[in-house]
Amino acid sequence: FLKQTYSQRVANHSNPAAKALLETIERKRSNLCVSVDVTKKADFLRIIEIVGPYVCLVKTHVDIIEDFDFSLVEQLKELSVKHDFQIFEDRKFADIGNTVALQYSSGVYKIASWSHITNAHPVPGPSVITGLSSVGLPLGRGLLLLAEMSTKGSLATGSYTEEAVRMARANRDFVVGFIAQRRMDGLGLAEGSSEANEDFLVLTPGVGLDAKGDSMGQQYRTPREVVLESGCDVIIVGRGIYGKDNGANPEAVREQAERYRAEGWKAYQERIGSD
Ligand code: UP6
Repeated sequence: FLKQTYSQRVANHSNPAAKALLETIERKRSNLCVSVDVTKKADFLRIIEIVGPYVCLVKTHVDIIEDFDFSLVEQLKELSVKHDFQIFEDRKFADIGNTVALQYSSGVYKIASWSHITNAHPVPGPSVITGLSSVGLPLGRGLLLLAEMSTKGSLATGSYTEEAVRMARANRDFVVGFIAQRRMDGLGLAEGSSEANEDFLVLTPGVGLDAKGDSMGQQYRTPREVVLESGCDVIIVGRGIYGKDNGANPEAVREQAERYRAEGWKAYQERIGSD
């Protein structure tokens, strides 16, 4: 699937959130997801208003917003319609099935009611998928498993990553792909296995053009390394776009969003062999 276009790949997916993401990427010619990691509602909404036209997906950590109230979700949903992007709450669920189902459906954030895509650590085993899919599948939501991480010293490697792919393979109706640093298709399968003909979405954080990392173990690669060399589908960029000042300068944010969108799309076009 490395050489297929995003729109060709829609047919490889049955999950509505996966289809919608691929269609949005193609329609907007953007494989850029912006990660809006700021703690004030006003900054959050301002950044999304600026980057909206350039992204296929907005990634949130809704629990870091200090002045959160549910009207923010309504505003986020309106922006997602206005600018035509999908929403991904980066919740990284990691508990027993019953608990993650409650965390996903209930509490202050009611994530399943508004987030098209969310993610989970495979560490509890398949029950984390059972719990989340009991809530998300009837709503047409999709799940990504964290098969790898971008951080220095990550334990998500080797057989852990392979088991994550096996868990996804057994739950294709709800698990649409991975947070990972490279393609995962066919991982852990024998060469030529009939099952190897699988198309998982790979969304990749740890992307930056101007820095190699931060002081807390984050590691950055370029859109070209991620999309062209490692075959990933979506680049996830946070601070590379809104900097250290939470996007105080709107024109700088717009410029960076445009720059990352262009870099990500160029790398994809090179990958599929079109210009
Ligand atoms: N993220 C990673 N690495 C992972 C998984 N998730 O960085 O392996 C998330 C972080 C953050 C974003 O939680 O929201 O992606 C990266 O932000 P940055 O571009 O500002 O480093």
